[in-house]
Amino acid sequence: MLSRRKFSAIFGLSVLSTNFVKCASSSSTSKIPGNLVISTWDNQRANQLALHELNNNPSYLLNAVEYAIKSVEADAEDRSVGYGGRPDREGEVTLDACIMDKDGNAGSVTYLKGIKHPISVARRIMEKTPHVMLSGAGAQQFALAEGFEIENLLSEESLAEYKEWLVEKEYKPKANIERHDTIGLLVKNKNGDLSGGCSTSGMAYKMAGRVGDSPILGAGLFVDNEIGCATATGVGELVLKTCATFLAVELMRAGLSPQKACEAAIERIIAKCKTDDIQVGLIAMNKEGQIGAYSIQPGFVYAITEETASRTKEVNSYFK
Ligand code: SD4
Repeated sequence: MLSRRKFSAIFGLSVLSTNFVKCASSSSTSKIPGNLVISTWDNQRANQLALHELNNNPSYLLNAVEYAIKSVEADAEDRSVGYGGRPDREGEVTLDACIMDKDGNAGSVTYLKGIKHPISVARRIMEKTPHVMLSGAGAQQFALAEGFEIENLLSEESLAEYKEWLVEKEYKPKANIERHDTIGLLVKNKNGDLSGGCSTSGMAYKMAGRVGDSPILGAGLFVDNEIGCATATGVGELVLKTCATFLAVELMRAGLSPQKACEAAIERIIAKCKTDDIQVGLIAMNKEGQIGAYSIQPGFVYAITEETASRTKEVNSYFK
């Protein structure tokens, strides 16, 4: 067991005083039985698909994750994921995704061009290769060998917007300026088993070759079936520099509730990255089905879908 002093030295956060004790005792009380899905942003439709899958087959957690995320990747109206996602500075749509299961297996794909469903490619990488992550041309080659097809992912709307952007060519990530809609989705079945996935086209007008947090385990997504899981959205550079979802899961391991863990991880990002005008949102869930969410800036929402109800909830933020 870690002594309290050693523990504080490792995690170095003010939340470790009274909150730690409070949460440690509260996290085992209010259990939510049954299948449960949460996801970043207003992704209730995707959640409902995932829940439907779980209800039919509670042990196939990855099917729930993959099918739900695929529906968002195919939706041209989501301008931060899959088909219709905003392109990079060169006008290319490049996709990042990852998936992680209850046994700690994981697959990830980065800088993937021309393939509509990076979440499925990530899952195939996990299931069919000895690797965790494939990138760029090699990832595309693997996807083609697996039967995926090359498609044009730049929708007319995204092309028109890109042409407007070319006039000024200004790039500065700002809070909510492009309404981040990356999907990070976490599922829990009746047994308390967890899995998750994350998929994005990344920051609009990013530099060619840029990879964000979404396909990186411990940044955009982390699942530890002993404890809980977490996923992130927003400006990925901040999440990468702080391993924010790994941190949130480790804080839950240390006894914090998912809510307190998200708050502490967001506070860590603010403290380490010295930011006050950029958006990052985190959501987390533990094995009991307790959930938490927190963001740096106002404007972040997330969707919660259980067997009896589905809703989208506004998230409290550090800055008001
Ligand atoms: C990234 N985290 O590539 C992603 C962006 C995002 O909705 O969340 N967009 O940095």
